[in-house]
Amino acid sequence: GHLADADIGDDDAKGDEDYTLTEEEVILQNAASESSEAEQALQQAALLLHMRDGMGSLARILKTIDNYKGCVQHLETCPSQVTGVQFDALVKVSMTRINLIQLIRSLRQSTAFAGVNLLTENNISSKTPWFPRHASDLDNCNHLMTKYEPELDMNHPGFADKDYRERRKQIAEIAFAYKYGDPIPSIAYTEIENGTWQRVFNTVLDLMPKHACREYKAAFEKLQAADIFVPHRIPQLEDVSSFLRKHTGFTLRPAAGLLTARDFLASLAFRVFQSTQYVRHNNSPFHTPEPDCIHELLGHIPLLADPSFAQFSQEIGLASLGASDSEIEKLSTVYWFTVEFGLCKENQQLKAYGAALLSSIGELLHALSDKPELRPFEPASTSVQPYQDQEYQPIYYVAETFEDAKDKFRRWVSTMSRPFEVRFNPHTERVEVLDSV
Ligand code: HBI
Ligand code: NLE
Ligand code: FE
Repeated sequence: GHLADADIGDDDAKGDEDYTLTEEEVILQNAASESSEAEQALQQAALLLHMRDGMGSLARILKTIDNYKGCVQHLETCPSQVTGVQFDALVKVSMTRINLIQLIRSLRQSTAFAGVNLLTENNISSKTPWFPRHASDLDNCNHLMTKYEPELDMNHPGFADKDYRERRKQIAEIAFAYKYGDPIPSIAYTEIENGTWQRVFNTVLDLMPKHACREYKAAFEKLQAADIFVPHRIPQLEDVSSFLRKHTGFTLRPAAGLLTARDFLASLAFRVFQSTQYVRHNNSPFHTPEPDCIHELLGHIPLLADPSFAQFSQEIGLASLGASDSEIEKLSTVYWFTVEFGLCKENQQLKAYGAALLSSIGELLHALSDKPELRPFEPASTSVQPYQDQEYQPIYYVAETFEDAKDKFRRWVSTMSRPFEVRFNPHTERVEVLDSV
């Protein structure tokens, strides 16, 4: 790799040929080659090194860890009992998976060490792959999908609009720079952006009384009463985040765009919603395939303030932690047909609770017309229904109630094959992992 130049001195390097991987490292390497997300995610590991020489070798260890952008979290040494070894050093590091592999390889090549062992730490095993354990780990869960972007997609209304693309970049920078615990920076929205919001906001006001579910309407009123939802200006995410925290403990963090399903779902496990902060192009106020802050605010926020719905959202997130790629695909399909496009019943009448329906008048009216096919929500079949994300949906799923959807979802999730259990500790914002084997 490109870090090879920074390796410790070659003077005493052993040849590559006598280097073999231990079982732990094979697992580590397999996991890394499976997914570049896993490669780039930070994780902890413990290394046990047998130092042939005196403490001078410590400097070499630290320098090498630094070369691979690792962070030392713990270091201890003790005199060794083994002949030919003066000291043993135990080092706990935090670094990306891919750099960890390179680090071990590099240390192994030095004759200063009689042995370099990777001790199995919490995150390194085939049984529990890396996933965020604490809300602050979500700083690593911001990988974007490149789909329908103004820079790249000719069909995007912003493709030919240089100012719009510039604005998008500027707002994306805020999300890239954001770290856990930071207040979400305010955006000075332009007149055009506030105007787009106002057009959508007013149509939602018109259609909501008849077509939105009761939980949505109740929370919407609270957002109006708190002066967060007003027609003439786009709400700031920081204000919305404090509002949600008070109601359900959900908080927001800014996202630069459409995230990978794995990263997006993982945040829900911590009651964190990754929210975009840019505004759709003013040429397409009533439907856009990509999430924007109008979609997040008018679609998602009211229901995230509802305790039962918040619980459902978190459970989808918890189910996604450490799930296989095919399970992630199923979970995101369930998410798609419930949280984004769900319909439910109220006194025999069809109501919308899906965020992408509530933020798009175009699609809301389509969903409630006689054009699409409606099916009852059943996680087993819903989770494998293919869908497209550019046009209106041809199929929608109808839940009896949130409670019923949650019940069915729980029963279905329990059939998934994860060899461990997770539970969220709200006091520490940490996910605790319970091995079941
Ligand atoms: N990313 N920022 C963002 N917002 C979403 O609503 C979103 C996402 N990534 C994936 C996704 N939604 C869903 O399509 C599911 O795959 C989870
Ligand atoms: N189609 C939705 C809207 O126009 O508000 C956004 C969908 C985001 C997944
Ligand atoms: Fe959404």
